[in-house]
Amino acid sequence: VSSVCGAAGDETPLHLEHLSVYRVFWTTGSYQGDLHGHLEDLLLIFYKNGFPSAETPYVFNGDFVDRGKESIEILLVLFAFLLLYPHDVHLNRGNHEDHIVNLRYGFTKEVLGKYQVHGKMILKLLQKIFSWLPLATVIDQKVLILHGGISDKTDLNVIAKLDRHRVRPDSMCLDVLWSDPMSQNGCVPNEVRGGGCYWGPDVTHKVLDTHKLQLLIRSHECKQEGYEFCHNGRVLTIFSASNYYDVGSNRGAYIRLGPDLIPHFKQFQSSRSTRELTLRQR
Ligand SMILES: [Mn+2]
Repeated sequence: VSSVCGAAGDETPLHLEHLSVYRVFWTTGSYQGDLHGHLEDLLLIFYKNGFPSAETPYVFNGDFVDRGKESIEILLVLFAFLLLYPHDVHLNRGNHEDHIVNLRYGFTKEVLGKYQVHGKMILKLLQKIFSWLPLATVIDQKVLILHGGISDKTDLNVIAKLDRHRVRPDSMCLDVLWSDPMSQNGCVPNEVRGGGCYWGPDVTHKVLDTHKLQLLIRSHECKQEGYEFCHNGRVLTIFSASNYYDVGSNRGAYIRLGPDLIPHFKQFQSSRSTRELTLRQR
C-alpha cells in the first residue's frame, strides 16, 4: 500500500502540476460524481462501463473520501489508474479532498485505523496530493466539469492559474468546491455549508456564455435518481454514491457523453441484495 501511495505521491504531482483547469478532447467519456468511500459503487461502475483506459476515459468529480468505509481503497484504485492512463483519467478535487474536512467526516480515522504504523505519513502525503488535484476539467471546449459550482466571480482563466501549492484553498477555489445552485437569480453566501455560494440561473448563463460553454456538470449534492438538471438544462448534478443516507435512499448514476455531447445516464444501486445477484444480473 505504501508503495502505491508513495508512487502516487512522487508521480501524481508530475501529472497534475500543469493546470488547475484541465482541457481535454475526446469523443466518448464517462463522468462520475461523489463516491464518498463507497468502493462497491466504484466497482459496479467499472463492471458496467469498463475499466479506465484509452478507449474508456473517465473524469472523477471529487469527494472520493469521507463518510463511507473504504475511502483509502478508492484512492488507491483511482491513483493506480491515473498513473497508468494519465491522459485518460482525470481526478477533479472535491471539498472533501481537504485534511481539515477529513478530520471531521471519517477519512482521517479510517487511515489511522487501517495503517497504525504509517497512517500519519500516508495522511501527510495525501494532503499534498489533494492540493495538486485540478479544480475543473473542460471537455471539447464545451462542457465544464467541477465539483461544487460557480459564482458571479468565476473566471476559468484565473482559476487555471491559481497557485495550488497552498494546501488551503482561496475564495475562488472555495466557490468551485463548495457552491450549490439555487432557482432564484443572483449569488449569495452558502451559509448552510459555511463556504462557497448559492448561484442562480443568471450566473450560470453569464459564466457559461462568457467561456462559450454549453453545459456545467457538477456533483456535491445527493440526488434521489443519481442525477438532476437545473438552470434550463445547463447545469447537471451527478452523484455516484448509492444508498447514501440509508439503504434504498437514493440511486447512484454516472454519465456517458458521446461526440454530440448529449449526456446519457446510467443509474445503479448497490446493496446487500445486488451483492447476492450474479454480476450479470446487477
Ligand atoms: Mn462535496
